[in-house]
Amino acid sequence: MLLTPKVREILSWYESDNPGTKANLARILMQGKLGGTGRMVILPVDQGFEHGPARSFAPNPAAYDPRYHFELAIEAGLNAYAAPLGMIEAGAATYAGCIPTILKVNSSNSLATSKDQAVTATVGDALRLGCAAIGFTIYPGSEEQFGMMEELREIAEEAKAAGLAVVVWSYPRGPMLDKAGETALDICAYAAHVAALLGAHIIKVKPPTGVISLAAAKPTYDKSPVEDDAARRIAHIVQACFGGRRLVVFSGGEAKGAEALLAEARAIHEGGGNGSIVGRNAFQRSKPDALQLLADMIAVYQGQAPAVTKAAA
Ligand code: FBP
Repeated sequence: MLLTPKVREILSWYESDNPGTKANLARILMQGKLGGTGRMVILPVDQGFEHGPARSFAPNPAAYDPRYHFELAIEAGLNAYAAPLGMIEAGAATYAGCIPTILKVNSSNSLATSKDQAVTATVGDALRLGCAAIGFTIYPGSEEQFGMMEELREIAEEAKAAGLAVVVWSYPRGPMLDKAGETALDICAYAAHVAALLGAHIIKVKPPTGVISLAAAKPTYDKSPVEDDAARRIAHIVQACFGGRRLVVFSGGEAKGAEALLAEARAIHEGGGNGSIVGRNAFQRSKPDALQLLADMIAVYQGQAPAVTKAAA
């Protein structure tokens, strides 16, 4: 397989990485319907840990079976599938080589009172399971943030030495941040930049709102405002990812209408983001609806967006 010039260019941004890590990034970037474009759509299914099984899978009971998610990601022509250890193990042999996998190596749950995650898998697991990358969540702003960053430093070093890529979920939360603060523009940009500084190859953040949360940042944003338009906000997050020299993808959030998701994808596309990482909005729909929605999102990233989605809202 020849890499496209776009993927070659992206790989050139990762100047310190060994051929194994670059090959694994290329596996993700060359896979599926968006293969070679520098854009990605990824399916993340760690919500069983994060929110519990019924909240995650009751809307579409077929999704209780881990094999469902491999098949959804493969049939939709996505770039990768991300999940915790048990989910990847449950389909590892059947789907080996069918789609790049990202092993989520830390996890939280809705019974926890602290804003922290446990390390629930290892680099050795990722290698044994043939994964292309590890995935790791940090909560910038939480009381546990420095411990999480130190865990990431250690596991990312090990992953990179073993030739794996590192995907960082950077989700601000903690005592300084109310709900609006968690997705504020300045805070999302800060969280994305922190992930880049920690050595992430792919950064995952929530799409930002127009709110500016940190008092110390307000004068700067007053002086250099970011136009309050979804695509301009995405472009600002891209800037925070080393001026666009790190891949950044945006999460889907709670179940919502197809038109809202497509509007987000259009803003990500226009703002220069690298794509979407959409869980609940994919697997909580029936499979035909999910496939239609994902096809419409992919069309947006291919620059041939249908004006109105065919997917059920
Ligand atoms: P969704 O598309 O379902 O939002 O998935 C993205 C994700 O990052 C998941 O990987 C994770 O389980 C979830 O969001 C966490 O969401 P939150 O922190 O808002 O509960």
